[in-house]
Amino acid sequence: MTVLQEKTYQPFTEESVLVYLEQKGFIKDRKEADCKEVGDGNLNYVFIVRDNTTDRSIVVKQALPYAKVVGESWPLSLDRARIERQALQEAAKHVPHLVPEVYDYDDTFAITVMEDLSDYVILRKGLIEGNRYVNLAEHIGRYLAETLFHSSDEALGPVEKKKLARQFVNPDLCDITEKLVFTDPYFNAESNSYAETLEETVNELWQDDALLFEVAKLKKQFLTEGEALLHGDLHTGSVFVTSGETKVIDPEFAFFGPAGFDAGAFLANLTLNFIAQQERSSEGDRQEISAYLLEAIEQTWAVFEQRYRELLKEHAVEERYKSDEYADYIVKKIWQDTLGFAGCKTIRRIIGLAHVEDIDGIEDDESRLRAQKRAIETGRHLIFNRQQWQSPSDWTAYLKELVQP
Ligand code: SR1
Ligand code: MG
Repeated sequence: MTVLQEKTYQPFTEESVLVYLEQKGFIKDRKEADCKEVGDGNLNYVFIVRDNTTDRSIVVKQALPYAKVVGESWPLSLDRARIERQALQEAAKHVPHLVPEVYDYDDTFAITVMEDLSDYVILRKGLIEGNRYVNLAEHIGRYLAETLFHSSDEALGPVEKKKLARQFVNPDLCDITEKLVFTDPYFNAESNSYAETLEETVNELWQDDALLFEVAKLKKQFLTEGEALLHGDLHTGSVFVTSGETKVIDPEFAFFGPAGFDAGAFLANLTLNFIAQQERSSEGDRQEISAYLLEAIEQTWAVFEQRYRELLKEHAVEERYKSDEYADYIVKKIWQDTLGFAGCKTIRRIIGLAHVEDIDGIEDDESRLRAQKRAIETGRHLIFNRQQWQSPSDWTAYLKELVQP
C-alpha cells in the first residue's frame, strides 16, 4: 500500500517520504534518491531528500501528533504544520530573502516541502563556536519590523487583521509557551529541570512575590494582546545562517500576540550566548566575541526601530498613525515588552524544561553554575527594569557590569 492511497495521517519514514515524493512528481525515481531524517528539534521530523539524477535537494518537514521531546503523553495538534507554512508564506510577502521557500504542502500528512538549507548552520551552533555574522542584526531587525508591522492593525486595518488572525489560532503551541515560559519555572513544577547546585537560587526566585507578580502581568499580555503575527519561538535555534545570509525557520508557534515577544526571544538568546561566552571563549577571544554580541543586541533593536517607524509613516492605514508621537508610543510599548519577555525567556532556559546548549554545554561545573546564576539574575533585571531601561545601551551596560571580574 502506498502513502498516497492510504490518505490518512501517518508518520513518514525515510522510505515512505521517497514514495510520497515520487508520486507527487518531486523526484523521478526513488531508487535514484537519498533520504535522511535529521530533525534535532523538540517536535517534528525533518527529512532531507537528494535527487541524485539532478543533484537537487529539498526538505520535507512533518509534524508529529505529540511533543517529541516529552513523548506521546503530550499530544499536539497537527494543524501547526499548516500554521507554520502559512506563517512562512506571510513572511515571504515582505522578507522573502529571510525565510526558506515553501514548494508544496499536504495538510493530511502535516508536511511542508521546502527549500533545503543544508549550506547554512544553526545560529546557536555558530555562536557557540564563537563565530560572528556581519549581517545578522540587520536581517533580524528587518525581519521583526516587516513581519510585525505588516500584520498589525496599523498596517491592515481592523477587519483584514482579524481575518488574518483567525488563521493563526494556535492553542496547543501557545499552551506550551504559557506553561514552559510563564508558569512552570515559577513554582515547583514537575516539568522543571535544573541542577541541585542551583536549588537555593531557584527557591529564592520562587519566593520573590514582586517578580512573580511581574511575570503574571507578562503572561496576561501574552494571553490577551493580539497585536501582530508572531513567529512565536524566535530563539537562535530558529535561525539559519551563512557568513552573509540569514533565514528564519520554524514558525510553528506563530499566533497573534504581543509584538515584543519575538524581539524578546531573540535578544534573550543573544544574551544567554553572551553569558555563556564568558565561560566558553579563550581569554584572547572573549573581548571581541563579547563586543560583537553586545553590538548585535543594540543593532538588532536599532534596525527594528528605524524600519518600524518608516513603515508606520509610509504604510499606516490612518493618518494619525503616521505621527512621530504615535510612533514613539508604539515603539516604547514594544521596547518595554521586549525587555519583559526577554527576562522570562532567559529564566525559562535555566529552570524550565527546555534548556539551551550555550549554557548547558559548559563543561566545568563551577563555570556552568556561574553562567546559570548570571542568566537568572539578568532575567530578573530585564523584567524589573522594563520601564526604566530606555534603550538597548542600558541592557548592554548591565551585561558588561555583570561580567566584570
Ligand atoms: C515541548 S517543546 C519545548 C520548547 O521547544 C521549542 O523550541 C519551544 O521553545 C518550546 O518551549
Ligand atoms: Mg522549533
